[in-house]
This record gives sequence, C-alpha cells and structure tokens, in this order.
Amino acid sequence: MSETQYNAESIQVLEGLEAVRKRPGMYIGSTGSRGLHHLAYEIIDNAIDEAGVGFCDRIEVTINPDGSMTIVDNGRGIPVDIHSVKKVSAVRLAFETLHAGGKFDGNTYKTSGGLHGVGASVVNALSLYLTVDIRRNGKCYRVEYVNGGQLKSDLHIIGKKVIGTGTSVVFKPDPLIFKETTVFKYDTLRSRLMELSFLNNGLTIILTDLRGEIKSETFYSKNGIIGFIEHLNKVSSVSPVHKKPIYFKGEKDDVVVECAIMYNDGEDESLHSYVNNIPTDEGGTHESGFRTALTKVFNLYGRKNNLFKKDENLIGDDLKDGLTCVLSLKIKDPQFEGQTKTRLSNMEVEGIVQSLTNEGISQFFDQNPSVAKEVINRSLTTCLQRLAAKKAKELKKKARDAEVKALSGKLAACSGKDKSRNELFLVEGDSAGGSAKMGRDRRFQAILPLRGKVINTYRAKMDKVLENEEIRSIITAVGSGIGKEFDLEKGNYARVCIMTDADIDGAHIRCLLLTFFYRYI
Ligand code: TSJ
Repeated sequence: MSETQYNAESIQVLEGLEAVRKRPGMYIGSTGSRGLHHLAYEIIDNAIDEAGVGFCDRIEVTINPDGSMTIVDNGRGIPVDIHSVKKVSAVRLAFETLHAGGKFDGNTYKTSGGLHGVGASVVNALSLYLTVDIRRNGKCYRVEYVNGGQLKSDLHIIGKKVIGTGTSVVFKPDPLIFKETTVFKYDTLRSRLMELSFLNNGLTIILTDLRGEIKSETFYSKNGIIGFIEHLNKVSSVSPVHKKPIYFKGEKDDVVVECAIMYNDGEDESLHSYVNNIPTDEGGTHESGFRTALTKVFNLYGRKNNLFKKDENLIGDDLKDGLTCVLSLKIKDPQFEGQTKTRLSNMEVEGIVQSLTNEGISQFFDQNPSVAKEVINRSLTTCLQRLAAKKAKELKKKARDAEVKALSGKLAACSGKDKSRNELFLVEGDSAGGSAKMGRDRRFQAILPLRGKVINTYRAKMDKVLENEEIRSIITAVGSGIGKEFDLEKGNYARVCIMTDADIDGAHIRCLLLTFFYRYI
C-alpha cells in the first residue's frame, strides 16, 4: 500500500466527518443536553443490536471522572478484518464512514428511526477523543481517534491470549460542539437504560457513575416487558384489578409483536409503545391495529361467555380507563412521521398487529378465563358509566327542550335579535297579556303573561321554587340562569319590565316577582 493512497483516503474520511461537525444538529437534533445524550444512545444502540441477535447479554455504561463515557458489551466484537475494496478494517469503516442514513431527515439505516441509527461515526466526529477496544480471536485490538475523528493510532494489537469477546468504546463529547453542556445526567441515562433492560429480555445493563460519590445500578428483567408492567404498577398509586398480567408475543411477515397489559382501578390510560426499542410517543399504525383488535376481542369474548348483562357493546374509549400497556415491535424498515418523528406510519403493520393481537389475547383469555372476566368487567363498568352519563345528558336536554316548548305557547317573543335592545314584559294575567301583545312593538318587546300568583321565594327552598311553573317560565325566558350559575352574558334581554294591575293583587305579584329576582337573578 503506497503512502499517498492511504492519505487520500483518510482526507476523504475527514471531509465526511467534517460535515457532521459543521452541522451537528442535522445528525443529532441539537447540541444541547438532548443531543449530548444521543451520543450515548447511539453507541449503546450498537451493543443493544448485538444483544438483539443473541450474541450479547451484558452491557456496562460508565460515566468516568473526567466526564467521558465507557460502554462495554460482551458480544462478538466488531469485525477487524480488512475490507477487500476499501483496504481498511471493518471497525474503522464503522467509525469513519457516514452512513447513508446519517441524515436527520433521510432514510434510516438498520432497524432504527428518528435520530437513532445515525452511526458510530457521528459520535466519533463530535468527540474530543474516542477509543475502541475489541476482544476477538483471542486478541485485544485498539483503534484511537482525537479531535473529531482524526486517527491517532490505527488498529493494533494491545493484548494476546485474551479470554472472551466483546467491544468497548470510550468517548468524550467535544466541548467545542457541545457548548451548552458536556455533562451526562445520571437520571436521564438511568431511565433510558432501565427501559432498554425491560425491552430486551434477559439483558443485564449496568450503569455506574464515577464522578464524585460512586453510584451503580444494575437493570435486568427476567420477564421482559411483564417486568416493565410490574414496575409501572409499583410506581403508580392505583390498584390492579387482576393479578396476572395479560401477555402475548407473536410474529407475522417479519414483524415481531410483544405485548403486556394490566388493568387498574384508576381512570388514566398509560400506553407505552416502542418500535425497535424506540418510544413511539405519537402512536401510529401499530397502536391503532392493537386498539381495534383489543376492542374486538373484549366484545367477542364477553358476549360468548355471557359476561354482558344486556347487549352492551364496548367501544375503544371503554377500554382505555385503567389500562397500563407495553407494546413492543421489532420490524425491518420502520417509517416515522409526525411532529417529533415518533409516529409509526408503515401501513402494513396495522393489519399485522391487529391479527397478532387478536390471536394473542383470544388465546390468553381461553387459558386465563378469570383474568378475562376481571378485565372485561372493568371495561363494562366504564361502558355502563358512559351510557348512564349519556342518558342523563339526553334527559337533561329533553327536559330543557320541553321547557322551551311549553314556554313558546305562552311567550310572545320579539322578532329582533339585538339582545342589547330587547325587553321582556312580565304581565299579570292572560287578558292583560293579550292587550300588551296588541300594544307592543313586536320588533323588540316580548310579552310573558303570568297566570295567578308566583310562589313567595323569600324563604322557600330552591327545589320548591323550581317546581313553580310560572317561575320556570320566567327563568327559561330570561335565559341567564339562576343563583351560582347566573351569567348576565347569557341573558336574552337588556331589560325586564314588570307590568301588573294597579290594585292590591298587582302590588303583591310585583312584590313576589321582585323578591324572586332579588333572590335568584
Ligand atoms: F459496546 C459498544 F456499545 F460500545 C459498542 C458495541 C459500540 C459499537 C459502535 C458497536 C458495538 C458492537 C458491535 N458490539 N457488537 C458488535 N458486533 C458487530 O459489529 C458484529 C460482530 C460480528 C459479526 C459477524 O458477522 O461475525 C458482525 C457484526 C456486525
């Protein structure tokens, strides 16, 4: 290999990584704290992928005293053989070449989406230093970079007669890029690593912080996402309505679906969906397929096993109350859309998830009829509450309609719609009411004749007052509501005029009306 060839190639590589340093936001979203943590996730994702294909069951993440990070796995070790065309080792290609999917908005490489999967080279480009150690073939290899991916030492052997295999990466984010902060947050890493341990059954992840007082935690879930559900249960204030979580796992057309469900007595829904370990906060086709199937199975099973009292039909909303669910998908070519690129848009996924959920839950219900009964009863309670609320609303509307209709027989409304001008005349007796109707200006004067005496509202209880038909007519006609619900804006008139006969009875009625307005309006 001639010296010139080698240099030409390394210049080309540097040009590629230079693009990342020029526009880091394009590759990692931001250069703030979020972007900083993306570097860690990017490296960790590679180890998770090795675990995903079954070659690794342990990942160590360590924040070092100098603020750098070390990530170690016990996988096969990144291949070190020389690429036949490029004449450079596979590990160097991984850390020096921008992947096609390295663009923030471009198509994704490997099974990731959003900002993930931009490649280890992006981390290299944005690091003050980065060292890769590979244990493989009984040897330990090392390659080192400084100042955003400049080769410090090419791949060389640093150990022989080495036991075991694995990859280790140390990197320190470049403060020239991350001007805001280069400090990794323990709690941010902790929650993501815990999540990853739940999503990857049998994988042990150890997080250690060597800055200041040493902290270390091990995350491991023997039951995968069932452990996730149990964890969510533990940190919540509500009680589960069944002991055993609903669980199923299935595969169809290269789509793997895993799901765990638990119902509690609370009203909130907490659905956590993931595609290739990436949270899909905005939902998508997998969530809609899941919901459709869940509703269908609940109705089908409930009806077949006589769990419904009448012919109730559960709708999607009935199944949301008290639902805790983790839905995890592994798919080949995920497409993400939405404001934060966290909505799955692969159309084919909807039907696949629907049919796998259908099968999975039906089978679970057949094998666990007591759980089926408990969760369907839970949703049935929500359904009956919904129906009762709907009925109450209908009754209320019906009563209001009847009132307005009854009033329309008595009230001579005005034709003008200008509320600031309209006047309502409360007139004593039908005959005086008739005269008033003839004498009025119908454009803005409305007449409500009152029959007999209204109730004395000075001391009467509210329910008694509201039983009085004349009072109800006045309330409906005025339209502003009464008591606490009084709202001047809702009133239909600018003025209410009391027009009674000039005798003792008239004075009494006038007094009763004024008392009512004083007390209620
Ligand atoms: F550990 C780590 F997180 F720092 C890290 C691990 C970082 C990076 C960038 C990569 C890895 C990594 C890669 N762990 N394991 C692997 N595995 C491979 O790259 C690998 C190993 C063997 C074979 C093979 O076909 O024999 C293929 C691949 C891709």
